[in-house]
Amino acid sequence: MIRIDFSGVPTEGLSQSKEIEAAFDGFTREGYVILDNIVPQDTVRALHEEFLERYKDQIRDKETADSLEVGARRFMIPLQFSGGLGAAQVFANPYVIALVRMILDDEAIIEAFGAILSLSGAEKQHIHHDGPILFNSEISRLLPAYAMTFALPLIEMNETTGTTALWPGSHRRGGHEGAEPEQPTIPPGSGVMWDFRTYHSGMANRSDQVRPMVYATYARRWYQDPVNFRKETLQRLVFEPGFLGGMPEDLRKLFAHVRSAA
Ligand SMILES: O=C(O)CCC(=O)C(=O)O
Repeated sequence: MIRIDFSGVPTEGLSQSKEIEAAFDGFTREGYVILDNIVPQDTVRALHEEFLERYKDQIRDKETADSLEVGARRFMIPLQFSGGLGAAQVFANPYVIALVRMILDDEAIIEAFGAILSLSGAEKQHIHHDGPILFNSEISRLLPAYAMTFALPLIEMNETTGTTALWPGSHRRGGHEGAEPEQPTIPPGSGVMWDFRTYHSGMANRSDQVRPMVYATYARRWYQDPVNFRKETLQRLVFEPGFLGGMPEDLRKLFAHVRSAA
């Protein structure tokens, strides 16, 4: 399993660190990487509480104008860039951004930001990849990544709450048949990142609580997810007024595709 521990790794000079290097190698080879200890556990507990309070109306088994059903009892919703959930530590976590910029490039953007809720009793999700094969051509599998999903679970993802199963190497092979997935336990404070081409599937939630996972799609500047946002009312990015204006230059680059950020 590709799993790198970031506890105690200084955020300065990260792009030169052996941990980022190892995460980059693993991601490139296997199409995913688990990033342990990138956010303090107490912070994730506070984010969980905030989520349950702010998004309580969306924790229900019904697709609405601003949600998308992505499996039985499983929904994707946008999260607003505000409060703790919209803090830089979440959407621009230094370890994640160092890796994103190494895998994509320095101009990488946040293409979408939200949460996947797997409700109590959610069934195993269909096996899928997040984006298409570029140019509808096998050559796409040889190319570097064009987009990736980063997920930060707000409770431990395990056999009971249901983790995200990942098929190593499937971004290059282009299939998952006959291969066993990794089914990592991911504790609060750790995250997982996968290539848009990597096959994966949310596992059943056998617990009695909702399993929320914050997600961000990072992409090359020219890419726009053509799969998950067909529904016009579903927003990719939701800002509170003034959010982009007050942002340091280096982080604002992540929103360079947003007209008001130009
Ligand atoms: O719920 C999960 O663990 C994964 C969700 C997912 O991959 C998706 O909805 O695209």
